Amino acid sequence: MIRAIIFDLDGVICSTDDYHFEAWKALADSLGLSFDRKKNDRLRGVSRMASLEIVLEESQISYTPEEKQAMAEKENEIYKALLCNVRPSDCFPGVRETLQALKDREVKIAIGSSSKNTKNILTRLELIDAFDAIADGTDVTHSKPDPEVFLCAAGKLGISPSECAVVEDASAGIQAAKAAGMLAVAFGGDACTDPRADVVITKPQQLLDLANVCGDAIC
Ligand code: B16
Ligand code: MG
Repeated sequence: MIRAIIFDLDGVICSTDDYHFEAWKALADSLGLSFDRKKNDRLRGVSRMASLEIVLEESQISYTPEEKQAMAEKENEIYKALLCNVRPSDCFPGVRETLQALKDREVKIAIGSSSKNTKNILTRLELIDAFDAIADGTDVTHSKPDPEVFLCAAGKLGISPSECAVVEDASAGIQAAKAAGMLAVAFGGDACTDPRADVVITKPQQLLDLANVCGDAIC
């Protein structure tokens, strides 16, 4: 039986990937590297430093760890400035109602995000108090596809991994959910075409359809 749902943030609750695109594009431009939407899609769900390695793939220059750290910080400064634009209305349609309906059914809800900006984004969306637990990039040392962030969320909820479902837009997140022993629900992004996903949904409300089929909790 599923007693908890762990939501990815970027791509599931809201879309901040355009801001990541702008910030990484500015960094890539300053280094004379190409960066397009296709490459940006590969950054979904992976950590900031892993994202930087993808951005630097074509570079002929070998940068020191300190230089890479400075580049990641530069991207994050640009990204954080863009996050000032995030409004409560940027929450995807159906998300708020679905979160409340899951709570009403006594299904625990958590965030499992790779982002170190999670709490800032949730505050701007006015969702900071909506979740029973938040696990994010500040809690873990290994990013998705490692299962650490989802296991951390389950631990904070006090619910066993086998009783958790994860909602993800990134293939890396689907892989992480399966590695954690959880039900993997794909919602948008490249998660939808990942054969490792257990369920594909196109609207958040479909999480409730699953609940309705199985009674009070999702099974
Ligand atoms: P930050 P998610 C992820 O969020 C993003 O999808 C990914 O593009 C980003 O690199 C990662 O967070 C780290 O973000 O630079 O803010 O720490 O999809 O796991 O909610
Ligand atoms: Mg995501």
